[in-house]
Amino acid sequence: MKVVLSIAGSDSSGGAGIQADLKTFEAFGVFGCTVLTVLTAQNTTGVKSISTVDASFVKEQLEMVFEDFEVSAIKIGMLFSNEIIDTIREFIKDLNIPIVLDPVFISKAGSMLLSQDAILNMKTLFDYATIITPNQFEAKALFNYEKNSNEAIDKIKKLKCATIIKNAIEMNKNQEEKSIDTLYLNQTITKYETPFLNSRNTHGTGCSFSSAIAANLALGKSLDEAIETSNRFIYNAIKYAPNLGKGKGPIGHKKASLSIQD
Ligand code: PXL
Repeated sequence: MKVVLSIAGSDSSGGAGIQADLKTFEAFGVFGCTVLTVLTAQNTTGVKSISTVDASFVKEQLEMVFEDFEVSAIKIGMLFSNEIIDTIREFIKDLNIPIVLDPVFISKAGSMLLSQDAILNMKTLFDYATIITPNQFEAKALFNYEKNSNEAIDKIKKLKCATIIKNAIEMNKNQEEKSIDTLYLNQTITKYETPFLNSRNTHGTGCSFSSAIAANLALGKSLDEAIETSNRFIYNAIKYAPNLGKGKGPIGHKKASLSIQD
């Protein structure tokens, strides 16, 4: 069985962060390990507080996982502080496995998940990633990205890693709303189109998408196949969400896992 590691934060409400990553790994039949960076006290309506894990303890967790397991891919999520980013950079810089980095800034409910002074530092991790997965807001904050902004696209094309910018909502020719993800890889641009689901149950979609890509890369899929499958998985997970909580509800990993088997 392939082992995939998530380096991320804990979400007490179980929909995002490490909890979403483990549910996603389970759905794809890979074994999930976790290195916790922060604990969040939150529910579907927002994050109340964040307690960071000591960087030295983050390092110890990494060492214990790697000492014992052959890890086939890593997903990196919420990092929060400079010290944690530095520790992770040191550890991943000589690894030769796929790394999916979700540049987490802000939760779906609007809470900041990265300290202000750590934004530039997080960018230094991009050199070691296979792919980064910013949403529209994160792409704007990182690259000043907007639709058809050539300057931003040039910056993105110069990165060593691939970039997929998620969830641009557009109308197609038949006047249907679509969610478009755009992949920048080497000099090529590929668009992935999924029907847009207008749902409140989107908590943890970003975390689950990046961990689904990591799981599929661990399984030996190409980046293109990994993205296609992950998109289908997230679409179904929103469609079959358990409809819990008063805010942005969690998605349905278990039911979505059945949809990826055909
Ligand atoms: O979706 C971003 C994210 C990442 N990590 C943790 C989170 C969230 C959003 O709520 O709670 C721990």
